[in-house]
Amino acid sequence: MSNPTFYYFDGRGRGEECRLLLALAGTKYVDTRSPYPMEQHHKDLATFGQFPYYADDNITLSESVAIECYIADQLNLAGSTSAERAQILQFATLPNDFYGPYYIHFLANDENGFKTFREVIAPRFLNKLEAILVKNGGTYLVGGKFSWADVSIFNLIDWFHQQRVGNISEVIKHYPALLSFYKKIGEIPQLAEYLKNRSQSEF
Ligand SMILES: N[C@@H](CCC(=O)N[C@@H](CS)C(=O)NCC(=O)O)C(=O)O
Repeated sequence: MSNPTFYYFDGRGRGEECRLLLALAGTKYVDTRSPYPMEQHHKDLATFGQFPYYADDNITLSESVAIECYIADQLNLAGSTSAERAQILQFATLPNDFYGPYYIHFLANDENGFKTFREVIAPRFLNKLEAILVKNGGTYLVGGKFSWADVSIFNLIDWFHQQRVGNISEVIKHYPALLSFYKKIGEIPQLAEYLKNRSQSEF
């Protein structure tokens, strides 16, 4: 991971988990925060014409989960057996099952859609996540040790807290194990330092 540059917009969105992993790595990187809509030279640069996009001396990458996987793997946080890697990946991909329906309602400004999100869609997954955490002792999601899975679910809970639209921060209040997990992961020194200095953003 030499000379990394990370490209996203001036917000958290699909880029923030990569930034959290880069903070854990402690590597200096260029945090390019591009204006929205995306400029043509960035569309031309990024593998699939969208952000996030990552480049270092060895690799160029698009797709948020692929970038996260690459950084997590450098940190030995992506699992050490096939089973662990697959289990971690299920937590790394789960947030998209929240973001997909939420942003459909966001773009349509659909209050009924948000209600369904709060009352049906989010609890469906959060109830399961809460139970998994309790079963695993409350601290880590996979293999009894800190992994990319924990960063992914930390970032998901953070997203619930951050969203202004749709009143979804209400939902997460009903999950004490997830909230306690969120607090503990956020106290990891490199993350705590990053979070303390993080700027506020619209999304
Ligand atoms: N599956 C992709 C989705 C990336 C994506 O939708 N990027 C949006 C911002 S969140 C984008 O770059 N949009 C720019 C555009 O549409 O011009 C990922 O997870 O990286």
